[in-house]
Amino acid sequence: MNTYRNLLVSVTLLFFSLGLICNISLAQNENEKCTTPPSGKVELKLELPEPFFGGTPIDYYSPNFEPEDYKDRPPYYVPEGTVLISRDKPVTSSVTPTRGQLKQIVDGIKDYGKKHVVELPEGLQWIQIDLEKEYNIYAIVVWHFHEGKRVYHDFIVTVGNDPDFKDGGKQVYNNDYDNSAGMGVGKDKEYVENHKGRLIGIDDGVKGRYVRLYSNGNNANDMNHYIEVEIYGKE
Ligand SMILES: [Ca+2]
Ligand SMILES: [Ca+2]
Repeated sequence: MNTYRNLLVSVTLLFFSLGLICNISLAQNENEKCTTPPSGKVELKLELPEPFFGGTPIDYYSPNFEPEDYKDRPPYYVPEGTVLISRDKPVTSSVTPTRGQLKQIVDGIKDYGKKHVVELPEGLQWIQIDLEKEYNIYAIVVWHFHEGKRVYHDFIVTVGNDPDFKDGGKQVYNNDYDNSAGMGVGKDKEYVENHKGRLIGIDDGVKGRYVRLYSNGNNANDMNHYIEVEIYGKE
């Protein structure tokens, strides 16, 4: 009986201490939430580049513009076994880049330095990553260009098994609020680029071999840029 009571006390103390630790860390960083991963999921860990400091405040507005958020991004959970599946995979595009090489989009270098930027000319353009087989995709992280405060327009991400996307694929992001790209009105936000990249979470996963990303210029000029794209998934 004593053993049982001791066990009960220990367990109670353990829960109490865990709560206390959680509360202390909350006090240190109010942005962090004391959350535990959903069953069978783990936090997606990303390697982030150095932030860019400086530049001029942004003078831009659109009906679906997301105010800048300086807080840490909340954790995003993916199924256990989810890994980076895009590194060094083949990349194609709608047009030849005017700066850099397409392979730099999946080389793991995320610094904002101009030698790391891949630039496509003005207009609606796309890049496409071939994962070389079908995966269940749970997250796509995109760094267009985070030197200064830029907002990219008609940012649309679609996933499919047809390299030509004749069926349009399955859209997982679309911030084209006025349907100028002709792929449907998007409900997602326009946002200011930063070193954290844009994390597109796909909670239930989406199946596909090809990931195509569109954009149509940014608030600073008409060009389209990519520093890095990372796709996370599992077979
Ligand atoms: Ca890169
Ligand atoms: Ca538009």
